[in-house]
Amino acid sequence: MRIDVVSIFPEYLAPLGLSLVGKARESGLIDVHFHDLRQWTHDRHRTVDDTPYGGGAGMVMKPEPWGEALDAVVPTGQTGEQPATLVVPTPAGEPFTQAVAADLATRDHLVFACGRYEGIDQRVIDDAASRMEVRELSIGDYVLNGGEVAALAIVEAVVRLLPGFMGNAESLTEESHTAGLLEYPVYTKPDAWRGHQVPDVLLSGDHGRIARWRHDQSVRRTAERRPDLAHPSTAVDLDELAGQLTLAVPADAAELLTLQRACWVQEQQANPGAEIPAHQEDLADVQAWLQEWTTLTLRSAGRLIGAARAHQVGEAWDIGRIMVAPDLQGRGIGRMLLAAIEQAAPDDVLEFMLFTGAGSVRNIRMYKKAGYRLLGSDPEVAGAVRMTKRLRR
Ligand code: JD8
Repeated sequence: MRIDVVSIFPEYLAPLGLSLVGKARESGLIDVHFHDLRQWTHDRHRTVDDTPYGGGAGMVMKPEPWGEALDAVVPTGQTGEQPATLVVPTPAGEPFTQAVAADLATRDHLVFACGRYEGIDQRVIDDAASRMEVRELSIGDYVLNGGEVAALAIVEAVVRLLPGFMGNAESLTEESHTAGLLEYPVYTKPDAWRGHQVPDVLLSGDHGRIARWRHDQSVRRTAERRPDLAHPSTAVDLDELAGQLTLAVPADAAELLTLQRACWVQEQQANPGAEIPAHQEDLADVQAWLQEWTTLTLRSAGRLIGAARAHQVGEAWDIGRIMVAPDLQGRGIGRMLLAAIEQAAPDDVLEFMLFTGAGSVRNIRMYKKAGYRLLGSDPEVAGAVRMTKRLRR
């Protein structure tokens, strides 16, 4: 990738000679050139600014030096090649995000126009847009004195995504803003420092628990610090959630219908051809069975994220519709709902029973872990299996 940066303070970009970006330049992965805008002025004072049309404070950067600079850095008639992309840092730009960085990392040639004063005459951008891609980008909702700092940040965020840049490319996938979640807290030796302990889970060697803990930390941080990135309901803490379990009320019917339709999509995919009762129902059906079944609902930040129902059939507690919002599955909420609906069983119940899709491997594994055993195909629901657990009364 070729990178050209035009500025009246080219020395501001010197940090791009350091560290990993510097090594990428030495290795030839990137070809970086800095240009002083004033070399395209022709008056004794090397003037690059003038007073704003329409009046107002400050000065505006003149179009002529910029026009000549971009003509030189992006010669016209470059055939075949991907046209250059002009990046103009400005507080009025589209937000620069990891997604934009990943997009710019696909370009062959990036040109940065670093403005100063009140900004660059708009006709420079309009003229450039006639022969190259132009991206006006902002690195954040605060005001800098010029575009150089933004160009530094954008170049680093883009170049580190280039194939062959990072030592361990796979770490890229885990990063903040790549998975839409903020980083989890990190620790290194010593395990005790100034009275602060490293969380035990990280010393456990149990990679499954460590991964779940880290994911929960990322979700919690994201919901607390960046609700714009993740709905607060995603910051689920099982201990806190247990207290959110309540008996369903008729007003829950609509959300229950929506949740059950969402949750049984993957069951249908796991059980092609199977009959999915939850998908055959409409709002009236849900309102009706809410009258007949004991139903627990689980909310997080007001959002219905889980539910389960059961009713007594003879000496059995027939459990069903254990549902967890698809984006929150895999965190133990299903296990918690199962335990809660079992807890709700009348004292004269001697057996728990339920059915699930024969192809719903994850569900069957969870039920077996909870002490259920497979009874065999369900006579009433095609493609389903019955599972049971006897209570030791
Ligand atoms: C380019 C001139 C200064 C801005 C009058 C202060 C980006 N996130 C960002 N904040 N600020 C910039 C930025 C500021 C710039 C220039 C980028 C060129 N200035 C101006 C308008 C108000 N002065 C930026 N990316």
